[in-house]
Amino acid sequence: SRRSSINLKYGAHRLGKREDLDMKRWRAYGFGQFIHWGLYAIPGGEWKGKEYNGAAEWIRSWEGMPKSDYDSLYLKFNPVNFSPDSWAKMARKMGARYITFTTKHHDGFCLWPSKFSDYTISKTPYQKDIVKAVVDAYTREGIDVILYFSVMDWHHPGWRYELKTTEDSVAFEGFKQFTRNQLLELLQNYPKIKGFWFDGTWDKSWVRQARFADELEKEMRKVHPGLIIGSRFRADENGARHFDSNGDLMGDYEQGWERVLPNKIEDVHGNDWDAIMTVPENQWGYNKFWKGHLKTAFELIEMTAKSVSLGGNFVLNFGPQADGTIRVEEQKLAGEIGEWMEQNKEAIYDCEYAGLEKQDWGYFTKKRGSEKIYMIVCNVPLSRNLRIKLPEGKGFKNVRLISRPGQLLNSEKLNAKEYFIQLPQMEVKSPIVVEMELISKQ
Ligand code: FHN
Repeated sequence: SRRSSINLKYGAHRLGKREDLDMKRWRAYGFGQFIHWGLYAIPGGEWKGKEYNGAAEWIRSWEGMPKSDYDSLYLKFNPVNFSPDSWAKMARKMGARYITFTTKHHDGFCLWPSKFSDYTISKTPYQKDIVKAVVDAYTREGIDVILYFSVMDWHHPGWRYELKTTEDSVAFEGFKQFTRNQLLELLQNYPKIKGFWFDGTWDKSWVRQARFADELEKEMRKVHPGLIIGSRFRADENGARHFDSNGDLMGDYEQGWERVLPNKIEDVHGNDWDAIMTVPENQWGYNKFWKGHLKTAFELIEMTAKSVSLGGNFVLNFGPQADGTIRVEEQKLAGEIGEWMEQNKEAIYDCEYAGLEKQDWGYFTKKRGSEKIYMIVCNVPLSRNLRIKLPEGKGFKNVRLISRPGQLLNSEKLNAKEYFIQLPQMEVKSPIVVEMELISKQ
């Protein structure tokens, strides 16, 4: 809902959701994978025996690692064990339907052989185009690819955090052209991609580029119809990000849910959105010292269920090691999530907000365009009675566990709108899913 109606040239260009096929496909994903991979995987959170306490992919900003050391890492980047097919197969088995992959993080190092930079994969001992390998392998597995791109670039001489002098502005003009060139290059090189996931767009310098960013976004959409771009790319002429000065979403979906999920449907304002999540509290690139609470498969499945129940997609991050392999902890999580997905994906894929009042046992999802409702039960009540409250005039039939389709579950009517569904005695190791069909009562 609009908070005001200021006349904006570079604000939102559309109100409400995109309803074309590409966006419908995106909306139906339910679950995705994020991969942060780059030179930062070599130090993995440690340099010369000292541990960096920040996020591993930010190690270049730490005084414990000389910039010249970081900037020479590319000479050692040689992921001889990188197998894009095994990554993509692992992602498919995990149940991911899209991947967001870092082409260039804040350090400016390009995982594709960009013509516009001397700081790319082709200058490493490995040489081969990693972005192409990822796009091709995932596409082969039926997983859609979105490319992550950091606008902020610590390597480019024209990058500025703020434009204070004429010299800054001149340098930044060069940087803007470079950014445009790289984005058009990515679209040209990898036409199969579905969208861009922008990052590093918060600095004063970029926030002032409303016109440039708006024109560039239009240009990208023109050369790649259907391209999906979230709310993190551009600011309006007043510097408002994600939501313009009128409170309207800029871009195709809300991109602000990072390591945090909405709690109720009102939090998402009727927009499309996805939430991106790390396994530890905040590590995206490979960090050899994973510390603190590490999320379990159960928790991540619960977050996926919660996201879909509120109309969003959930995206789990992986940080591969410098040799190209995926650490065993992540492989194990992917395996456990995949096992659950294999059995219960019907409750996640092509599902949406069910419009039913949330109950303490977990989350409702609804198959798009149908009357099929799923109850993803994360907290089994001691009584085994699952409360549901239906809108006036609605009833249900065919209540069963997804895992035991042959056995209908008992239910008890509490009053005109509320019922208990009774779960059988069973061992519960991961969220269980009950399916049912909503019917209209005569
Ligand atoms: O600074 C980055 C961070 O390293 C990571 O890439 C995340 C992923 O969304 N984005 C930035 C912080 O918002």
